[in-house]
Amino acid sequence: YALEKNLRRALADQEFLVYYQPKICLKTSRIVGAEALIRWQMPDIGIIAPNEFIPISEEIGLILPIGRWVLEQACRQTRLWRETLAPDLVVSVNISPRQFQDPGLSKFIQQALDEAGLPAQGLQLEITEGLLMGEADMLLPVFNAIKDLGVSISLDDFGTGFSSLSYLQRFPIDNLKIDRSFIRDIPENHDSVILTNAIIAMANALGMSVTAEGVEKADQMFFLADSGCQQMQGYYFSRPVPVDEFEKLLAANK
Ligand code: G
Ligand code: G
Ligand code: MN
Ligand code: NA
Repeated sequence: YALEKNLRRALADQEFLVYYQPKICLKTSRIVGAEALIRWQMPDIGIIAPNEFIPISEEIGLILPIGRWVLEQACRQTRLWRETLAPDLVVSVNISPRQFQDPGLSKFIQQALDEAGLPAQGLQLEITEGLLMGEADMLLPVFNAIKDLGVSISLDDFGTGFSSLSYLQRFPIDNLKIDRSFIRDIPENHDSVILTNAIIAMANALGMSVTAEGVEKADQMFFLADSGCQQMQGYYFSRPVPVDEFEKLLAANK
């Protein structure tokens, strides 16, 4: 309960921050995107990672205002970066299942884009596979409304959920983000190599692009560049960083 009270206060007192982690095009080695990742800057304590407060925020419904705040911040920041340093930058925002069940989601996204002056192509939503389990058909109109805005959808942590692959046909998904558990043991582990190649081949054949997450080593990057994967993200290039540091990465990228 103390944490809940603290979280509500943190939102009111603007203690949240958005960090950005670059996404790199494997063909050009340039920054083409960024994942927005929330942090909690607690006075006297320091930076708190989302795993420590996102799950409880989902439970108590506070993820709705927090999620809206992240969307607004990310849209404004991306509009600025597109105007100055990176005209084609795409920002990805994590959307939790609870937010996806909010009937006002697509309207709010349109509003955030309008207010920021960001074109819809500048925004991508990351949703996890788990969202598509169970009564997923109820979600199809939400997907379609988001797609109609021109915003793209990426399936996060792909390969770790237990849902059927048929949803790749039923839902308008633009990008698969291969979970870092597959990338971790590349290139040593033969099975990880086979699975990653198979995911990339399937996604590309279905018209989806692929982002590899958790890339930490040069060998992993070389493997991915040869495999038909479009983008990578991971500590090898950069950790998630605050706005001013991301700006330096963009400036060096020009
Ligand atoms: O940044 P880090 O690797 O610590 O993130 C840990 C987890 O928190 C990831 O699964 C990430 O998707 C999630 N997360 C980070 N920022 C947000 C956010 O703004 N909204 C939601 N729903 N999840 C987030
Ligand atoms: O679940 P999601 O993919 O949204 O999580 C993003 C999380 O992954 C962030 O917390 C980020 O800090 C973490 N992350 C990003 N790059 C790497 C990496 O190269 N290795 C590891 N172990 N974690 C990473
Ligand atoms: Mn993510
Ligand atoms: Na992920």
